[in-house]
Amino acid sequence: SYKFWQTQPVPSFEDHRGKKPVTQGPIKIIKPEEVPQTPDQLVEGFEWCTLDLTDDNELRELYELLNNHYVEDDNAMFRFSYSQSFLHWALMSPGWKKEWHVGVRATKSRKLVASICGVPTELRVRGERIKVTEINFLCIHKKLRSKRLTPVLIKEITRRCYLNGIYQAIYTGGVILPTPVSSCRYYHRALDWLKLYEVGFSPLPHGSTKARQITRNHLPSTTSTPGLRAMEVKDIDAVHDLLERYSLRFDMNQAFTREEIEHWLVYKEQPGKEQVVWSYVVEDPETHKITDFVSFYNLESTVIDHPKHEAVRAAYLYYYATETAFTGKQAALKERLLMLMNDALICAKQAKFDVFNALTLHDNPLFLEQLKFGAGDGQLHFYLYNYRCAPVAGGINDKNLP
Ligand code: YNC
Ligand code: MG
Repeated sequence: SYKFWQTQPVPSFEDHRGKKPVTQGPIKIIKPEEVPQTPDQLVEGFEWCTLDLTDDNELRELYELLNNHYVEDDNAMFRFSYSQSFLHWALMSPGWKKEWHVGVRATKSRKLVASICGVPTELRVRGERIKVTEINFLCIHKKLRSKRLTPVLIKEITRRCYLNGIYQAIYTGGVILPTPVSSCRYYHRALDWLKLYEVGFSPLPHGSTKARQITRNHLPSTTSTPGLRAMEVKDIDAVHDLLERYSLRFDMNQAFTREEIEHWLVYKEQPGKEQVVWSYVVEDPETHKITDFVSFYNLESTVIDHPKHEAVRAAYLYYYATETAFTGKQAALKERLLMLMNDALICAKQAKFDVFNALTLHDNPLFLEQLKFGAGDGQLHFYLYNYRCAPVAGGINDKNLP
């Protein structure tokens, strides 16, 4: 098993289970002159392409491939439905490269049948900074499955990263591969319980009633944190500084530039583009300092073959930070997060989301249960390519969402 992965520069399961301390760093040193200048040949009838996502037609092609063939739950009831606005946001972040938007087309019909994409970013892992590609949207048309195309796609994007002088990558997945650096579980908080029940997402707990479930998940109509408001361009520096300090409390985190903060967190209304990210800051009413911020993004799921509902609108908790993390008092941090996250739930409810999802990373375990999030069956594993390090508790944030 793992015929492909055992040939790759990733730690083996044994490496992580071993008693020897892990020496952190690259697994394989890549010599630029040994990187092939041309891709491997694909099987007869298929050819490589580089997607131009600034072209709305090509963006739509990727959107359609993913909408029909991307990640589903184990029971094939829901499939991720990334909007074109989302793909634009996720794949054209600061420093993005067209060469890292890789596709496979059927030679005759020109149809896009597979994809694998990456964007550049910088990680900090226990004090070491590493330039990585964040790999996402690996997808193969359902009719081309189990033909070992995946290793070919991975080798091709690896080649294109190496050619650009990037020798490490980060990626996430619901499947177990050698070897997770961190693993999280998904939690879900119902905002529209009845709809989630009707689509088969939320069960009716034994001995409860629909009415009781609706009451249990009811939220106040207004937020309660004094000074909470939508994040604006003028908040970028304050949020950047706060997130930077907050992130350094964790073993693995992203080293954001100011430009990245703007790209990932500030929503700018554009005609014909749906909103992808919602960000809020808390401005202290007296000092006018930004003391907290919280954000979530929109990722719908198609409800497969349902007579009444087409899609579930899910908000995913994204980055957040709070000054209370630096008081050294766990109780103060917990209390603040309970209020901040309850407000995030209220904001998401107002924005017509059906469910609010969060992973068991960062400080999330402090508030999940109390705010009525329930454990889902989905896991998310984090992986590093060509980089060895000891397992990290509590992942990093990510938009890769199998
Ligand atoms: C997966 N998700 O184990 P072995 S996540 C990586 N990530 O290899 P075939 C995967 N590898 O075991 P199929 C994988 N899923 O023999 C399977 N594999 O060593 C491995 N689903 O290939 C698998 N998207 O082509 C096996 O499998 C080999 O036809 C089998 O295709 C798989 O984006 C897949 O879930 C997932 O579209 C493409 O099922 C297909 O079954 C599909 O015969 C729905 O493949 C969508 C879906 C995955 C979402 C994601 C992150 C991907 C990360 C890839 C690794 C990147 C490495 C870093 C590269 C850059 C390096 C630098 C610098
Ligand atoms: Mg295949």
